[in-house]
Amino acid sequence: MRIKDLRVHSIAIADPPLRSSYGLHAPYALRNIVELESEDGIVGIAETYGGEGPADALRKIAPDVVGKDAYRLTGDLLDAAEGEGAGSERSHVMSTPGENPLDAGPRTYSAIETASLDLIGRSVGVPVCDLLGGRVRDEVPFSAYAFYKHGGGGGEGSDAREDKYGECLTPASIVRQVRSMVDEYGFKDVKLKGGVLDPEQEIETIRQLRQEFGPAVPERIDPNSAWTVQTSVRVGEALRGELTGGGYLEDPTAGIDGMAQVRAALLGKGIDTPLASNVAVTSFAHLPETIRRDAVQVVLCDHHFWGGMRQVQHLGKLCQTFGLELSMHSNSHLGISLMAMTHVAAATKNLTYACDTHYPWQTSDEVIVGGRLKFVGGSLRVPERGGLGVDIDRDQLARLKERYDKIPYRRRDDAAEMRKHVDPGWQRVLPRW
Ligand code: GKR
Ligand code: MG
Repeated sequence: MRIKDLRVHSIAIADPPLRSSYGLHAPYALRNIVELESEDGIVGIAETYGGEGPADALRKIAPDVVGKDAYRLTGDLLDAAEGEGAGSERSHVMSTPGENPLDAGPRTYSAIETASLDLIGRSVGVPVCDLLGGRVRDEVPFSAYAFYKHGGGGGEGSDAREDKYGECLTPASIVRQVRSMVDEYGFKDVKLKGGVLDPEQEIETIRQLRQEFGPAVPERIDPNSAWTVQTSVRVGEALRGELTGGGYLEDPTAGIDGMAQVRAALLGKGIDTPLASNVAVTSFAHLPETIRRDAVQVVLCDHHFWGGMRQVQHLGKLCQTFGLELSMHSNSHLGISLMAMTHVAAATKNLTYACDTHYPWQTSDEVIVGGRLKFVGGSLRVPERGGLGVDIDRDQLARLKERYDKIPYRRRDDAAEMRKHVDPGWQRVLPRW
C-alpha cells in the first residue's frame, strides 16, 4: 500500500495554568496531527508533540515516506528511531518532553509508525492493538493526574475557558480536585505532580489524599527531579505507608546516579517503595546502567518518544526480563494520542499500572469526530473498528489550526510562562529542595 502524501497540521489546544518543576503551562498546549494518505485514498492518522520543531522534522522526513509501502515503512525508517546519546543529556531532566533534540528521531518515527499502523488497520479492518500482536486486555485503566495550579481554565481573552477546578495550591484544594476527577471519570489510582510547593506541603497533600481515598487507591508523586537525594529519601521515609501497595515515587531526583542513591538509601532503611522514571530514563541506551544500579523499578513508557508502539512492546519485554515494571507517561494531548496510548497499552502485557493521562485537563477542545472520549470506571475500551478507531473532525481541525496560526507560541517553554505570569525572576534551579 503505497503512501501518496504526508500532511502535518499544527494545532493549539486550551490548557490550564498547571505547575510542575519545569514551570507553568502556557494558555495553549501545542500538538501536531499527522495524516498519511495511501494511493487508494485511505488516510491513517497520528498525534504528536506540538510546535515548529516536531512539525519541521516531520516535513523533512516526508520525502523518505512518500512513495514507500506502509507495510514496510517501519523497517525502512527504523534507524531514525534510535535517537542520539546515552547519557543524561538524552534525558528529560532539563528539557520538557518533546523539546530534547536528541530524541527528535524517535519522536518523528513514532508519529509515522502510528499513522501507518492506523492506515493498515483501516485498510484491513483490524484494530491497531491486534496488529501489534493482539490485545491482552479490552479495557485500559488510567489514573487521576492531579496538578497544583493557578486560577484559570486555559485559553486567552475571549477564548478563556471555564475554570473547572479553580486555584489549587494547597493540600485541601488538591483533594477537592482529585475527588472531582474520581467522581467524574471513575479513576482508581492517583498521581500528584509535585516539585511545586515545599516538600512538607506535598507530603501533607499525599497524606490528605490517603485520608480521603484510603489504601485501595494507590498514590504516586512526581516532582520531576526537583529534590536532592536527601530530600527524596526524607519524602520516601515520610510517605513509606502511602507510596507502596501499587504506588511509587517518580523521578524524585535528577539522573540515574541520583535515583540509584535514593534507592540504596531507602533500602538501607528497610523501605522498598518503587522508584519510577520518565525523566532520568528515556531511552534504551539508559537501561543498562539503570538495571545495573537498581536505580529504577518502574519505567514509564511513552510511544510518543520511545520510538513508537513496537518499541514500547520491546521495552515491556526488556523490563519483564530484568524484573522491572512498566507504567505509562503522558503529556497534554487530545483523543488521537489517547486512543494510540490505549491500543499500545492493550497490547503490552506487563503494562500493569494505570496509565497517566492529561486528557481531563484539556476540558473542551477535541479534534476527533464525536468529541471527547469518555472514561468508564477510569478506563477506556479498545474500539473494535479497524485502525485506531477515531477519525479527524475536519471543522475542529480547521478551528484548532486557525488558533495555532493566531497565537505566538511555537514551542513549549514552561519557564518563560512562569516568568510571564508568576515570578519575573523565576529560573529552573535543580535541585530546588
Ligand atoms: O505536564 O507539566 C506537565 C508534566 O510535568 C509533564 O511535562 C511530564 O512530562 O507528566 C510528565 C511526567 O510524568 O513527568
Ligand atoms: Mg514523570
